[in-house]
Amino acid sequence: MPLTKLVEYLRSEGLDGFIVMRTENVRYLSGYTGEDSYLLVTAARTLFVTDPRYTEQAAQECPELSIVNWRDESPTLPGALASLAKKAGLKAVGFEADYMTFQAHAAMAEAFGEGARLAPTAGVVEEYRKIKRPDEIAKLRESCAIADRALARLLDDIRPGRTEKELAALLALHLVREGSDTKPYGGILISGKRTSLLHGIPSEKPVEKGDFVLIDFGGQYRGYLADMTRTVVVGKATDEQREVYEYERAMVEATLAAIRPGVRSKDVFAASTKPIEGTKYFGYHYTGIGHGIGLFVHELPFLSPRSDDALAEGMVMTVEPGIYVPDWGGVRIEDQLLVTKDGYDDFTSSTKELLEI
Ligand SMILES: [Mn+2]
Repeated sequence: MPLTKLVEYLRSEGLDGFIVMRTENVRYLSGYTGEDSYLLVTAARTLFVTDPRYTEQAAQECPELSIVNWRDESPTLPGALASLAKKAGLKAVGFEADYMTFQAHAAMAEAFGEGARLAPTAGVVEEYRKIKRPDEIAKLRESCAIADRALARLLDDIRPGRTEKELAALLALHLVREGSDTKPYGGILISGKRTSLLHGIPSEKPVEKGDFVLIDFGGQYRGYLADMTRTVVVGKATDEQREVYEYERAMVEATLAAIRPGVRSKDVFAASTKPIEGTKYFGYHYTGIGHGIGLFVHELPFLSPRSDDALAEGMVMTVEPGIYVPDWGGVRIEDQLLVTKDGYDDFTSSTKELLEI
């Protein structure tokens, strides 16, 4: 149980309480699927702190936790948290420094007064989330299967004249029809020269014959995210498009071949660029080539030359090197996988061959 781990962490750090604010961390620890709710964790019990919009949902989803409407405690959330901490007799309360605003912290510090110390922490629950439980792995696998099926449907919709936005909306519909939650994060669906924009957003531009179409998207299955990218050509690919595509494909294969427990993130990155070393495309790559994924789309570990993360069995992550030539276009292929004892299990099954549609 992750809550037990958190209580052990409190003991080891000399804390007697912990406020969880980050939405994904609240979900991970409690099973609650909504927003704007917080946990006050102590060794004795965990309070689920929310407002009247969510009390009924919280009681259904977290029957083992004590549900508190913070408005019963104070007109402000910081005031309510301080009041609850005081009632529990807490002396040192950890909080997620990345997820508390400067203003909220000032208000909390004032409300806590001399009674208790507020202790900033970073990445505590995120660290637990790095290694996925079997039930999380099953959801992530299903999420990726949904994404594969939605993409297959979308490929039939791509034709000259349809705009990027229209195709992005169709993709969202396909995802839901294939079983995705109704809250997928915004997808990237861009075409032509715009494909060199790493995180370009769908525009009014119609897809044209000869365009690359880059589709970076994912559904969400019971909260767990898929993230995949494919790049296709509308009509026949030019020699140059084919060349860039094949270099990119070689980069993805080289990255995948490096994935195994114990390997360092920076070494995976080094492997990813081997296929383009000495070619004119070296330098058109980007250094962030993958990331952990779960309840949040970009989480630990991060694959980049600057990362000190090492891979471990049970991590679920993406690999997504890419080649982006400004004012010409880009190609990205992204798969999502589970790091296994011997290597990896690829959850994404769409072909990596160049598709001309
Ligand atoms: Mn990604």
